[in-house]
Amino acid sequence: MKVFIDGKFYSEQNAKISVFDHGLLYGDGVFEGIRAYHGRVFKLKEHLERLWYSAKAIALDIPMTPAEMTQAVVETCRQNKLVDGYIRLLVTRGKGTLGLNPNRCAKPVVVIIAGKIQLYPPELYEKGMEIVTVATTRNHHNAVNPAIKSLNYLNNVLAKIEANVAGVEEAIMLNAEGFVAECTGDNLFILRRGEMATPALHSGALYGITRGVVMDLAREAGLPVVETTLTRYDLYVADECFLTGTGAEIVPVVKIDGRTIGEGRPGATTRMLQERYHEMTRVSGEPIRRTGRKVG
Ligand code: PXG
Repeated sequence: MKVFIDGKFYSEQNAKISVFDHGLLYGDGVFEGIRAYHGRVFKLKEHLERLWYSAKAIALDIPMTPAEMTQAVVETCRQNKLVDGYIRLLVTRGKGTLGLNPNRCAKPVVVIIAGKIQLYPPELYEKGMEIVTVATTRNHHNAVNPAIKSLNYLNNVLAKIEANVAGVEEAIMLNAEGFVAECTGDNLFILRRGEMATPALHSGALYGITRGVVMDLAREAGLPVVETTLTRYDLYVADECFLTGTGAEIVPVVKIDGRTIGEGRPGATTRMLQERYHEMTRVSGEPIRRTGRKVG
């Protein structure tokens, strides 16, 4: 594997950053998780847009232009002969001192890793997943705003530990007011009486790229879609429920906190959206093969 660090490619063994990097010392940085399908990088423009917004929100200047970053991502895929896989892109505050002041960091560090994605077990896509709500609350918008895809994911890791303890793959996080926000690495949707609903961004949902794609697909299929506030009750009485994410794609949910959702198996609308999503990933994205230019 070849890893991109600040304009150069390194072997896996030599891909190293300083222990004084504030990304490590303080989780001070931002990241994106992106998929490549059939030799194309899916929704790269949208991921880079979100990366720039995350960086802006933490007052971090990405030391490249979006065009240079596009080039770097595509070149990293090319160097790794990646056709289908997962791209982890991070920008840290860079090397600094042991104090947390970001002004002591000279230059942000850009890392791009192109590797394999570990998906949920395949049978979960067929049978549906069981999930639970957990006690760890989604970040408050006056702390690390949940819209920021920051390198400090400890809050979500804590929620994931609660899911592990409960013996399930994902956890539903509520916001400080008790409304449903999202899962630890996935957005959440329900269907009720022919209407699709998902927590609004102000409920603490990440502006998920897959969330946006699925909302567009649903509207194209004639389904009304609302972004709203949802309670646990709304989830329990839903006809269908599913999660969306770059890694997860679209995962049907069939049980929440021990309550069976709908018929207890993946619903017809969820299946329709899964099919349309797969069709879309087959044909769209930034081509990887096109370029061979130098980066950095
Ligand atoms: N909510 C949170 C908190 C996330 O971190 C999503 C929703 C889904 O957003 P996208 O844009 O992917 O549709 C995410 C994304 C991983 C991994 O390695 C996590 C994500 C994406 C890809 C890989 O666990 N989270």
